[in-house]
Amino acid sequence: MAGQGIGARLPRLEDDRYLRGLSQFVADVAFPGMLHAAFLRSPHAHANILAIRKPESGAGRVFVADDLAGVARIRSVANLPGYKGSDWPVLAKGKVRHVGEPVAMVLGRSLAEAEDLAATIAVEYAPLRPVVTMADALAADAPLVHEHWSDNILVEAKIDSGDFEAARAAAKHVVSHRFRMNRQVPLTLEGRGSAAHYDGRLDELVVYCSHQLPVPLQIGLSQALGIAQRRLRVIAPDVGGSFGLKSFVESETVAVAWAAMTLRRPVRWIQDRHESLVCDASCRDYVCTVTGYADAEGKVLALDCEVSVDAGAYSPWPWPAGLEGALALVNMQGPYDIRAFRGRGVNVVTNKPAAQPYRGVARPISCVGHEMIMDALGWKLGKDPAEIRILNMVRPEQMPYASVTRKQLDSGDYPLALRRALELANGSAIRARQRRGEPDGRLIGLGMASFYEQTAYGTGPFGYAAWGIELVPGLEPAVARLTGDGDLVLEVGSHSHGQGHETTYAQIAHEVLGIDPARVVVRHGDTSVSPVGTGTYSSRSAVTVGGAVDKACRALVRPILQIGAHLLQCREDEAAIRGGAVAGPSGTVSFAEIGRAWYHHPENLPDEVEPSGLTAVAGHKPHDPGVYGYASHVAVVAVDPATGQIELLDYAIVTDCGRRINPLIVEGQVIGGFANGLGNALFEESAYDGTGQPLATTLADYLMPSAPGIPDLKLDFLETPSPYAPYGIKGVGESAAIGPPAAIVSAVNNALRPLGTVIYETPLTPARVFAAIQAARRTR
Ligand code: MCN
Repeated sequence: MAGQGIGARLPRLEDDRYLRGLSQFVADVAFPGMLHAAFLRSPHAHANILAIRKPESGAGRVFVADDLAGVARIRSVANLPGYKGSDWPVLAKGKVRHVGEPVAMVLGRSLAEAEDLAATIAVEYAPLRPVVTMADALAADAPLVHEHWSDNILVEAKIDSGDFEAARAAAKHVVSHRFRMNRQVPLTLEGRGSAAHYDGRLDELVVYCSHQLPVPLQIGLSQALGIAQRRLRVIAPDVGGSFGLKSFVESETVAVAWAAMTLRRPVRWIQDRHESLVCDASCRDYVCTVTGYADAEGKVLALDCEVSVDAGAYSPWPWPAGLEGALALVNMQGPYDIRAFRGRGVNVVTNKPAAQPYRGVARPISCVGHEMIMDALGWKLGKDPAEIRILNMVRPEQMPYASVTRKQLDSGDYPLALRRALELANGSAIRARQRRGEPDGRLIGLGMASFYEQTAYGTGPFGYAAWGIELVPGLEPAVARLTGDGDLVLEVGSHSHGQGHETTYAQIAHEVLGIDPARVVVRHGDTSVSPVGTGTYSSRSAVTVGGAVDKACRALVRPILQIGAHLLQCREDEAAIRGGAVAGPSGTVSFAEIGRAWYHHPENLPDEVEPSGLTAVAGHKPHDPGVYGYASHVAVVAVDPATGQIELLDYAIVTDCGRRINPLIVEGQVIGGFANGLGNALFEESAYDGTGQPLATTLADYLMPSAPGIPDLKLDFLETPSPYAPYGIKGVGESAAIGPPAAIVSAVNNALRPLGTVIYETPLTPARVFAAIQAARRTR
């Protein structure tokens, strides 16, 4: 059993059921007599609802806002100065605020029946002028998305830190850029969906939902439906990807749960792809303007930035939309030692679906923010952009490093990561190739991006608590239970939907108890089973839940040794856990024998054995400022000036997430995160026309990277343990999604420089690149 603990490249235990089709997703959940839900949705971006006429045949099967008795609006709170909460109705009432907003829920014996019935509902709308862009939202005569607000600003955050004016006055060079990152949809392989039924025996509403935070969903549903939490059981079964999308209380989930409770009939809603593209929350819709002030050598003395975020119409629960702008700001200085900072983040509401945090949350725009400044300084000073970066980076000997935006970088060697990534991508050979030129006339570009990822933060003032939101995450409990036949059951409040927790938690248990990971079962995603944890997000599970699993397993050591010593007829201090058994002077007893002794014949055990026996509960309180993973990405591209087409020739990533529990899983997380980032950089765009109609409504319009389009990545890892986390672990789940837009834009701009142009917009579609090249040629 050697080589199965922390550091082992164990294949994922959960893959067996995924690969053999034994997993269970919400669409696999069915109950006798189940009704299917369909939603009639708004065709308008902004309109008053004058009348809704239900068909006569729809009695008891068509529900509008006024029918949902006792259902509260979804209201996200925060104590950021000036924050305005948006009341998010479960079904639109009086007004619709984006195309696709649910107006009525219709139930049928089949989905087709429900959809046909929905088509017979007549809704009379009076269209209003829509607020489509951020500029529309801020215009002096802008219509109000929420008519009782004074303007369309959801919240504004400001930071002024360090001696900004002195730093600016001392600067010899000033560089700036304005970057547009266009809206995306956090598309998952499995769409959203829920299935609910009322269990009369337990007087309990059971809600299956494709979701990453079962416990917060239970709390949110209880508030929305007005029923006690003990009467709500939320089960998130297997989930086919989430990326942040499935971490909120959504209208459809509330409506389906309400119908099942009220009608006492099981109800299921499964989203189709059109709905996910048109109605789902969106993400990554930013404009940022950054100015860097540097000394004669290129050392940045101060940063000044402004970030605008299109938050869509509503602010989701429990994480308010306004956090995006604040997060973008506080991470804008990146891994660089910059001592003065001034920034403003504005989140505006528009007539589009709500914006929600998506893998990497706001960090991709922060990353382009600081990386484009480093590139611009390199050009201005005629220096290698890598050297400019290294000159500015926080050095290992400065750790722990308190940044001007209150980040507490814990450990690591940022310059080393960048140097190694450049080596992996053969940076010097690429520079020589650029000088030689390509026989086919394409332009070669080398680009780079370095960043940190704050992971697993605690309850202190460095994370969610500072924003005064309703549900402050941080602490995580775990239950460890040795069964009567010697297996280990771990119950946790996190949810694994691709992260491989069933394997990595088992590896931690192996590290403590020596038990074979194949004998460890992880139970998660069921509020009747899991302890109250806040779930999986912010790359926190390895540290927080892993830490709790570690402690719960350690809490089992004593009773295991006590029982083992009793069976071996030796003193407790003569017994030791070895290889999933207890060894003593006279031999060994297996965990199965220990389990049997406890469960079957407790009457024979000595009195000092704890009555809680082979079940332990323990929790982990993470280090408040979190622990900081980091990475450097290097991209090599070829740009065809005749078409604007970009080919990604090479891509290297050097990541440091401290000690790796499972290097194979970490590599998978990096490759998957890169795919998200590649979509952000080159393909994905959720465009709208001037009336607020979505233009990307099928996968023919909304382009995604697919498996064959992911290049062979060159991956390497540093392992600088965090002094503040169990086993020195830092999170990694979002890391690789952060760097690609900055690294790829940096590479494309490097290729385009000889033509006298650069682009500051993603996705870098061939049309955009070609237009920039043409514009540069016209002005020459
Ligand atoms: N791990 C490790 N060693 C480390 C750090 C992590 O072996 N030093 C392992 C962990 O044990 C875990 C995985 O890597 O199995 C990711 O761990 P962690 O960084 O703690 O992140 P979380 O498990 O909390 O996952 C959340 C993160 C986020 S925020 C998004 S979004 C995301 C992601 O992870 N969405 C994903 N990864 C995803 N992967 C898939 N397949 N699908 C998603 O929707």
